[in-house]
Amino acid sequence: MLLLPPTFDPAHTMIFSAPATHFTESCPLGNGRLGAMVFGGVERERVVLNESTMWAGSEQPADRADAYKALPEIRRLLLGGENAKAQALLQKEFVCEGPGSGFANGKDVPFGCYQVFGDLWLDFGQAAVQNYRRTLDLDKAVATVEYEQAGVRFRRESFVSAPAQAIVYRITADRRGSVNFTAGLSRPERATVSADGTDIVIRGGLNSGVPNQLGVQFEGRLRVVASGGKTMVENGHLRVSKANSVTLVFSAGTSMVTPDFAERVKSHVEKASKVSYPSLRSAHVRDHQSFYRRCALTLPYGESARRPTPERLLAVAKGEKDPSLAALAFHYGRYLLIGSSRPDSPLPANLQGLWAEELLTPWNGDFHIDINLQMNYWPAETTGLGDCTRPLLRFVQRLSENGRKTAKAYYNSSGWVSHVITNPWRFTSPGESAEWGSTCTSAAWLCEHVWERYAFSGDVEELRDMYPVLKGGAQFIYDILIEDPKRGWLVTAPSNSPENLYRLPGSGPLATAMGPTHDMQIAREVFGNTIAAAEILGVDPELRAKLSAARARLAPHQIGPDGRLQEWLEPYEEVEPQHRHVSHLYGLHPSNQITPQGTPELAAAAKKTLERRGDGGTGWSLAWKVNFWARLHDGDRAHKLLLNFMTPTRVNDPNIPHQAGLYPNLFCACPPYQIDGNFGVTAGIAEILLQSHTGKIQLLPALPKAWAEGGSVRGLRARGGKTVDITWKDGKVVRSRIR
Ligand code: FUC
Repeated sequence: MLLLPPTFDPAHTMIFSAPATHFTESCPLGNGRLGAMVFGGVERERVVLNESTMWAGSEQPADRADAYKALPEIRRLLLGGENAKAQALLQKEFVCEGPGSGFANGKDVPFGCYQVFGDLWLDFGQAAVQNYRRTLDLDKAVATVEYEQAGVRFRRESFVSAPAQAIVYRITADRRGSVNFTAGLSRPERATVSADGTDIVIRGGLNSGVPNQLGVQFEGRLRVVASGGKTMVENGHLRVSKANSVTLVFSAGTSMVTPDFAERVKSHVEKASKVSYPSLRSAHVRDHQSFYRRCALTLPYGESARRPTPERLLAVAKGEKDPSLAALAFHYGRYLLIGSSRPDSPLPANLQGLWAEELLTPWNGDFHIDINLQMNYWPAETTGLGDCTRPLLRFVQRLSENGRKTAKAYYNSSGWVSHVITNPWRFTSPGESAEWGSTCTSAAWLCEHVWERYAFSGDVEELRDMYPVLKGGAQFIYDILIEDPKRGWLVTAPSNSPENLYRLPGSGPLATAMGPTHDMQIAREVFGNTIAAAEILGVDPELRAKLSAARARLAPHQIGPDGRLQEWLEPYEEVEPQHRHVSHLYGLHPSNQITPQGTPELAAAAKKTLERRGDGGTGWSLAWKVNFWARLHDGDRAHKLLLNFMTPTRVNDPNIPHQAGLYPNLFCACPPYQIDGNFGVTAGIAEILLQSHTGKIQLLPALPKAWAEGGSVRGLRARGGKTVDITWKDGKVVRSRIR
């Protein structure tokens, strides 16, 4: 029997009846730069430590200076329908110089990868325990572990404080002198651990990927503040005996953006260790809630709502009705965004936010920009965390500087380009394979976030600051347009429909094409947004005219012979009809070019496309489909996809397959763990409840029957700086407020 905490709220709390046996069962904490994954072990506690700038690799010239010389020939082949030959030439001349991402194995090449900072280990010694429980309170951003041992009740609390820039771990017991343990730090490679006075320090340097060139240097410092008992330093460990209570303070930093990182780390630890625990905690909770409490969703609780979170997931998968599990998933996406991307974070949230236990994080833990990084920020504006996109905007600004060089090298064009993958080293070259690596619309897609920021906030100064980025995104697309001789339309070339393949008679699977629908939608959007921004700022009248003339000539949406929205310029046969990417529905979501009222035929074609794509896919793909169906105003189908998204998945349970869905700690499984789905589903739930992309505010545009009974949401945001609260009953709005 699990004893519930006194103020347990199943929409804002995760609860577990046992310690984590895997990363995907542990509890994430983060302050936008530092992260921790708390396992809650009784005999041995493991806390995975993360710092978002813990990146191997370094800036590298990866562009091929003369690549643009192959462009006319590539285009000639495409115009002549010789797509296979065009792709072969792309592979020869139009990929990056050098090993690129190392085919997602970037650890020892310049591309680099995101890596674990290290582990904090606390050894408590063996003994039987009773009444174990651990929780993660999303409202406070505090993880707890509680149990009884030989009649003593122990409680451990941890959080990652933004004000203190420290990971704080507190241990108390209800009998004096009961706290005994040994603390140590470790890292699987490239680190040394030593004592510095009464602190333990871990330091080292990562591989830059270039011989004889220093990579990112890092340092972490651990201090124990004990009340009572004795604390000793022994062989690089801290041993605490018979204390009444203990607060562990850890901070970390790297040289990536902070040359004096070691001094800063020390000063964070010094300062935090002088503050009383209650003050540290209350400053942290106040700070976290200033973001978290801006928005909240209430849905009815089911019977299993008060069960441990992994059991709750299983119960819902078996058909139990527990709408509040979706509220928990909604709040969790916001929680994770606050934890991995604060306004002042050095980097945006990566493929795992900032939580990783490996030296080689899957897909390098990088920034994939043909859907994944963008999806990370989908919930930001609509759920009141618009300021958390600042790290993304700064990142895009820096990226665009390098992207201008890449645009020249490959396309001899103005503006800026990026392709499928990037890193903090501003990698903008194509990937190492033409098949997936030459998508060239990611920069313009990133520009969507520049405009949306303005659409929600109305902040003209921010728009002015970001305008060169937006304009550069449009200029690049403008420059790479060529005329399709058949119809006189303007199309991008060379390009592809992100990661998807088609077949031509007599050829193997192909990616390279002209004017895929996705590109045309992106072009329409980035031109439109640039024109609007230029008007607001009163600049660039010639560019406005040029873009609007080109916009009118872009290849339009086409409905294929089978009634689906066509993915490519020609009705090619796709190799994998249920492919995870649904890039050609970009116009439905996140863009607003296809709507049930405004373009009913296109909406019907989009629906057919989704029917054929099916209700499966990777975690992030399921999350995107929640958004699509919400935009089509089909709440029940959106809800079905939401349930598919919440499919229980396990890494280490032979009875539950490792598949797309949610791990016990509700991390999204691509698989493996990838955070984009967590963010995408939060955005999808917001779309179910409120839409403003058509210029009008729509309340409950896609409310599923399963939630009709009643519920409420407060603090959703609509374009034009509006904040919206809605209460509904029996499927109807009973109260709403727009501020
Ligand atoms: C894209 C997706 C994959 C994965 C990777 C990180 O390439 O197609 O499914 O999510 O990003």
